[in-house]
Amino acid sequence: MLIGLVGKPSVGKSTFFKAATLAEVEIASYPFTTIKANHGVGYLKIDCIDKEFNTQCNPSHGFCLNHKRFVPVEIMDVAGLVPGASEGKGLGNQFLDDLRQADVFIHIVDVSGTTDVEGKPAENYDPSNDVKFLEDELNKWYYNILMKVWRTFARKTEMEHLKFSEAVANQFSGLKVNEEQVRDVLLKLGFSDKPSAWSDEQVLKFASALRKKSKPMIIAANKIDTLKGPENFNKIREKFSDLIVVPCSADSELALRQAAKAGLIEYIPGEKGFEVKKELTSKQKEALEKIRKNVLEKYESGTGVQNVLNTAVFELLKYIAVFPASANKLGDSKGNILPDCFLLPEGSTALDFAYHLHTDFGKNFIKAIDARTKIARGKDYVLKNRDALEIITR
Ligand SMILES: Nc1nc2c(ncn2[C@@H]2O[C@H](COP(=O)(O)OP(=O)(O)OP(=O)(O)O)[C@@H](O)[C@H]2O)c(=O)[nH]1
Ligand SMILES: [Mg+2]
Repeated sequence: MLIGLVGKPSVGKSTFFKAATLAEVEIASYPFTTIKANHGVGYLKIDCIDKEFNTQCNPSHGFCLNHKRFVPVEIMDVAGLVPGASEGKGLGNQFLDDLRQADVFIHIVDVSGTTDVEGKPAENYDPSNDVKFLEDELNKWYYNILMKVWRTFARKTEMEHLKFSEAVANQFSGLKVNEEQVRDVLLKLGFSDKPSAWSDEQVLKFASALRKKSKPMIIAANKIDTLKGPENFNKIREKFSDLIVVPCSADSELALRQAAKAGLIEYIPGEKGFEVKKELTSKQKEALEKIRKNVLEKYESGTGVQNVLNTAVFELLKYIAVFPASANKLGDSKGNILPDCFLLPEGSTALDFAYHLHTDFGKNFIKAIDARTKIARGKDYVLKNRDALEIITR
């Protein structure tokens, strides 16, 4: 699972990335601060199941605070994209390639209205422009990849009677496109089954739909803490009612996470408050209280950073979190309680889970046992979010 942060320059991609991962990356108010992509580990927050078993877990990856389990997920921060990026403008084409492996995009939009379309300082810029141009660039990026081979490719699949969806999925495998996604898109578009006869416009529609399907996008309305932030956020939310738009202040989240790391406060990512733990200087106090009043208490999901990550994975991608656990023994051989928690796509079965744990578990699967109820489940049992299952093998 890889989350890609995208957006024009200077919107706060690296700030969001640093807030989520606490990795050391460069942040600055001039465009193209980031050139080489940053990879790091952030966390998804779920209600841990340890409380139901009256215990405290010891995750081998991630952590658990007040029975909120933080499950690791890979995040990537890339160079800013400007209009024309798919044709090589700005830092251009090769930087789009950094995004190939992403499963989902978080589009960071600067709602302060103080950066123009290229990320340069501006006044009263309308950030709702950015939503459209970025989608267009991403769609054109897919289109260009497809167009390079289209005519020969379409003819070849027809002549050799290859399965079109399979052939497209193969062509796009580097972009993590699978056959099912291609089939879904074809079904929805209802174009003729002779792709060589498609117009360029049809190919663009096809590429766009495929992009949307294989790399869905959520909007983080960042810099909500600024003067024009709330107004511009509302505008975007109204204008793009089909998109999920979350108000966000990456800068505030970063300040809170850093203060928590330094032991100054206790702050659980995604919560609407924090507790002061050490004597603060008046400057620190002022800065943190301002965040409390203007961001945490004002917005339903606090700074929004945790909400954006969770929504991207659990709502947009519809993934679920599943724990390997047995009713009698919640620990591993080293005595760690509920050490693992895995993210799986919606619709995954008990057998998929077994294979995910180990090929041998999949091959020798007999049944799964629900650790809560001790009910036995067959291989076709469809997993639910926060399921705890033991796999019994031959
Ligand atoms: N007010 C406010 N400023 C922010 C917020 N997030 C980021 N910034 C500021 O926005 C500027 C750009 O931040 P970066 O994180 O470097 O932006 P970027 O999108 O990575 O930019 P490039 O790497 O150039 O594409 C910096 O001055 C940040 O401090 C926020 O939530 N609120
Ligand atoms: Mg950056």
